[in-house]
Parts: sequence; structure tokens; C-alpha cells
Amino acid sequence: MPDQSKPFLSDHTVAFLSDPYRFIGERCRAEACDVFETRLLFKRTLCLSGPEAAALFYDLNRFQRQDAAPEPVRATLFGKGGVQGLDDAAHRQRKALFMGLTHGDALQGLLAHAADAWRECADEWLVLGEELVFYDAMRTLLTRAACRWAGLPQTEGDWPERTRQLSALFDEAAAPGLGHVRARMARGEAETWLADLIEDARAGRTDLPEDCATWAVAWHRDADDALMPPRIAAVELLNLLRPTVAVSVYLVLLVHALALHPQYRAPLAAGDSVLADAFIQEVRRWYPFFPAVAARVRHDFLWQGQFFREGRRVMLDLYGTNHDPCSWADPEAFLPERFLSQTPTPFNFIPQGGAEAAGNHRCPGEAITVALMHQAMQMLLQHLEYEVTTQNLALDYSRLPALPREPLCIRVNTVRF
Ligand code: MYR
Repeated sequence: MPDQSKPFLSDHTVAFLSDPYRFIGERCRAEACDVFETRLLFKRTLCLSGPEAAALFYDLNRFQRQDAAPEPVRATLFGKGGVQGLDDAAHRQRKALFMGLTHGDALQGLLAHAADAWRECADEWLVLGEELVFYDAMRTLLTRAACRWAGLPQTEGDWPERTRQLSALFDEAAAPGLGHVRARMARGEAETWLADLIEDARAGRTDLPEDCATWAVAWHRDADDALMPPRIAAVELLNLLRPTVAVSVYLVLLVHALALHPQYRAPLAAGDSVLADAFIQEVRRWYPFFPAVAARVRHDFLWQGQFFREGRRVMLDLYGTNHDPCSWADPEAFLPERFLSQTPTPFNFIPQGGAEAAGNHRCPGEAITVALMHQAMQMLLQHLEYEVTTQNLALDYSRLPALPREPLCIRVNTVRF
């Protein structure tokens, strides 16, 4: 098979990191292609964008996930040895654990804890009477909900520390210099804390309830029928806690969208659930969240004239695919109504990955994300009266995760439960 790779390729890591959400999509559109090869973190990398490329990327015969994410991502955001880097039967078995803990009764349990945390926090905000940095407030609220749901023994005094630790894993992973070091340290501390707890649970030294997520992780059996090593179990428990706290990013973006598009507030406050679905999906389509996902080529092949060499890293552009003009009319416009007439496919609407979750590598936590966004919308529009006090709402697309350049602040004037 002809390898048409260019013999020399300059490194584009700096360009990628300065605009991580738009780097792949803009180049694909400029060159009218779905794939190009570049060098990122000094390694040749094939970058893919668009629904056809997404369908290719999730072909499990062509790509695998082992060692796909760059080391800095595994050392902070994902952890090492977790579900994101597994393939085939090992992946399916581990994924079943996550599917069980992110749907049905487990999802309802998390929502109930989140509802309690909203009530507690809203009372605290009212007593404080000050402007709230909404991202900080949501990270605290979701840390409480996630840790209680997981059955983690907690004392009230732990919340700031646990919020800092869990937030650092996604909020500082891509930060320059010391920020990234803090993320690595937070991962080490959090894994030690949870690995000890898993060992205690298995040895009968805790009074964890048997229906909680920590218990399910502690006693999950892998495809080889063995319990996970405690450190890997800790990584997987963090794969439940961290993304739940990271939904705080989407909750900031939800408030941002409500502030910029106030015409939707009245029908949403009146309980129009069809519009609420559409609005939330449009937030997930329009706003940047996770920039790209990675895989490695299983065997040599040719696609759209591009040679895919075995072992080469491939990155699929999530943000750019959600803004692909072939799939979305007027993709840069924020139009919730588009979801009333257009049914998204598993490959053109991929804010948390494409294909399907159980047997492939789509994020299993999508239902949790959407449910927490619905709950937040209801709390904000039906149970609170608040005003956004930040003047400049411009987004910082160079930040990972992207957020408003100036922290989005709200003042809560009334709470009604
Ligand atoms: C999750 O916790 O899985 C969801 C996180 C959502 C936002 C994360 C965006 C940050 C990407 C970090 C890349 C790290 C590069 C070293």
C-alpha cells in the first residue's frame, strides 16, 4: 500500500494549543478535506473532522485505544489503566460497569443528590448575598452530589479540598507550567485516597452501602474475572466523579446561552420541555467542551487518498464536527429550533464522542450530562431569581475547557423551593 506521507512535517502543537477547538476544523475546511497529517507533541498525527471521518474513527476494526491519548492527558485527565485506553472484550466488560452506573436507578440517585445539593447551596448563596462565580459554585455543588452518590465517607470540611482535587483533573490538565503540575499532583492524591478506600471496602473495613458506586467499582470483575487492582479501581471511580464535576462547565455555558438568548427564557421557565431538550442540545452542539478524541491505527489502510499507517495516532475533531456546514445549516448560529426538525446522527452530533456508548467509545455519561443540565435549567428558571452581573461574556477559545474570558458571575435574589 503506498505511503504518501510527507517526509518532513513541522510540529503544530503551539498552533493547536492556542486554538484547540478550531485548529483541526478550520484547516479541514480551508483545504476542503476530512483528514490531514501534522505533527503534534512531536509525533505524526492524523487529524479528522466531519461526520464521515467520525464514522471511520469509530470503526473498531480500524482503530484501537491502547496508548492513544498523549501521556500528559493520561497523567491528569483520564488516569492510566482506565476504560478510555481499553479495547475489545476488556473494553466491553469495563464499559458495562459504567453503563450500569450512568443510567436507570444510578442516574436517578445522582439527580436526587444533585437536587439536595442545589437546595443547600441556594440557601447558602442567599445568606451570603454576594455575587457568585458560577463555575466555582457549580463545581462545589456537583462535588457534593457526586461524592455523596458514590457513597464516599465525607465530612463537610472536606468539600473545598475535594472540589479542588477533582476540578484540577479537568480544569488544569492543559494549563501551562504549574497548573499542569497541580493536575498531576491532584491525580496522585485522589488515586491514593480512593485506592485506599477500595482496599478498605474489600477488606470489610468500611461501612459503605452496598448499592453505591464505590461498592460497584470495588467489586467489579474484568473480562478475566479478576477484581481491578486498587489503583485502577481508583482511576475508574475518578472516571465517574471527575466528569460529573466537569458538567459544571456545561452549566456555565447554559447560563451563558440563557443570558445571550433571553427570548427563550419565558417559554423555558413555563416548562416547555420540548424546547428545553432542543435548547440543551444546541448548547452542547454550539459551545466548545471537549476538543478532540484520540485513537491509534490498527492496520495500514488508505482512506480518501490518505495513508493510515499502523500505530499512528489519530485525532477526531469534536467541536468542528458539531459545526460542520454539511451537517448543520448556518452552523455558527445558536438555533435550538434546529433540533425540533433535525434528528442528529451518531456521527454528526458528537459533543461527548460519536457512535454508541455500550459497545463503542462514546462517553457513557451523556445521559448524566443532559439530566444535570435539565435540572439546572429548572432550578435557575423556576426556583431562583438571579441576574448575570458579568458584562463581558466573550468566550476564551484558547482555554481548555473553554469558558467566558471574565468569570461568569450571578447574583441570586430569590430562592423558592
Ligand atoms: C471529563 O472529565 O472527562 C470531561 C472534561 C471536559 C472538559 C475537558 C477539556 C480539557 C481537555 C484537557 C486536555 C489535557 C491536555 C493535557
